Amino acid sequence: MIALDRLGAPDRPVCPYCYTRLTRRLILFRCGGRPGPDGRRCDPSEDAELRAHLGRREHLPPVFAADGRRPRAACPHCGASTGTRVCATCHARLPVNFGRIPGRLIALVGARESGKTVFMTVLIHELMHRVGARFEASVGGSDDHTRHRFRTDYEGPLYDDARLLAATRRTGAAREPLVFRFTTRPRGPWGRRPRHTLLSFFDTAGEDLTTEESVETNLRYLENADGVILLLDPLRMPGARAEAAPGTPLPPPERAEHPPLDMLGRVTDLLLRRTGSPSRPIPVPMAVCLTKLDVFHDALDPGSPLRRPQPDAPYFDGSDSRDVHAQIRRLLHRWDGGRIDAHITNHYADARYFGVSALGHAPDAEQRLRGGVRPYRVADPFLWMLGGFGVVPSREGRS
Ligand SMILES: Nc1nc2c(ncn2[C@@H]2O[C@H](COP(=O)(O)OP(=O)(O)OP(=O)(O)O)[C@@H](O)[C@H]2O)c(=O)[nH]1
Ligand SMILES: [Mg+2]
Ligand SMILES: [Zn+2]
Ligand SMILES: [Zn+2]
Repeated sequence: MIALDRLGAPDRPVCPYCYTRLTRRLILFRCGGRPGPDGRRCDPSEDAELRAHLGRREHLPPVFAADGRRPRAACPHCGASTGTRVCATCHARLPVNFGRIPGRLIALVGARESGKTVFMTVLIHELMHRVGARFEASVGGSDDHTRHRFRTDYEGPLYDDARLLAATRRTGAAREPLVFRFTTRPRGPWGRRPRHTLLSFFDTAGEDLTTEESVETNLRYLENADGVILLLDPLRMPGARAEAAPGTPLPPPERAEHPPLDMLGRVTDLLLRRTGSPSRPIPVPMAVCLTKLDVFHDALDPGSPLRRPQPDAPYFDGSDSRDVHAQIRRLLHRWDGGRIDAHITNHYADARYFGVSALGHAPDAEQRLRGGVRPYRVADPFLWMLGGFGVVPSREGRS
């Protein structure tokens, strides 16, 4: 599989926090802050890189350079030994076994209000529960920071308080992805051995996608992403608005020419740069998802694949996915006049269409979710990617 060889190459792993491609020499160590053999000790202070790149204001002992291929090094200031390896760019602590297990960086992009933050929260929750059980996988935060932030900023408000999350603020480079570890025990010639994959999710602020300049500065991480999930809100498409369930609050009609298409164009330009040749289609897997499908449930034909129960077998179901792809393509033509479909087909070598509903029903006028989160097909785009990377089994079925 091309993706695995090209992107999983452990000799040049990508930092899951700042998406810099690292060589072993770009791995630094952080002093543990405990007294060294002669009693000297390093004091914690604010780490400027951690703050500049990830917006974290922690006071920590200093970082220093040493042989990043080794698991431990001695601090040159105090002499104490440490096993904490950090990225040379952002100074985040690298996950255990970093560089020895493949990492998959998945970027979530979409215009404002397209549903990215809700989608990411529900996807991760589903991975930890239902999808985990379906694939006998375990999923957990890879660092304390991710565990804490996911719980208090994302999962808690939505699942415990049934509150929708505020718009993701644009904060320049100072935003941090959530990093998880996905572990399965596939059957192999030597029995069942644990296999880990690091997953890094970067939730873009829709605001960052509104101009070319801000795409340039805020989306550089896209150049090193292994897959892109692009969310499109059908309520922004002229033809779909009339088919939405009665009473659905509609976003104001767009003034500009065609904002979802403009946004997609900026993302494409960035990805084209990394392929190096404008005449080659972009190889990065691109999952294009229409969100908030619950609003269109009644407008869909009763035989539509988007009204089937979501797949729950322990493999990615390629045949069901192709049915959904064909249906979404028809909807894109009906709702949007086919311009998004034409753009995707012309630029991407490996694109697939999906339809999802993260919430399962619309929140009320106060943005509260009565009746809980009832997701539909939220994991499909993600499982399609993991199937392509060889991380979960996939069955193609008839073609
Ligand atoms: N009906 C329905 N509404 C949804 C769904 N997901 C999101 N929404 C609505 O869309 C709004 C925006 O969702 P967010 O996830 O915050 O959107 P975003 O793309 O992160 O927006 P920015 O952070 O501003 O870029 C939510 O407040 C909900 O009202 C869904 O599955 N169904
Ligand atoms: Mg958001
Ligand atoms: Zn980094
Ligand atoms: Zn020290």
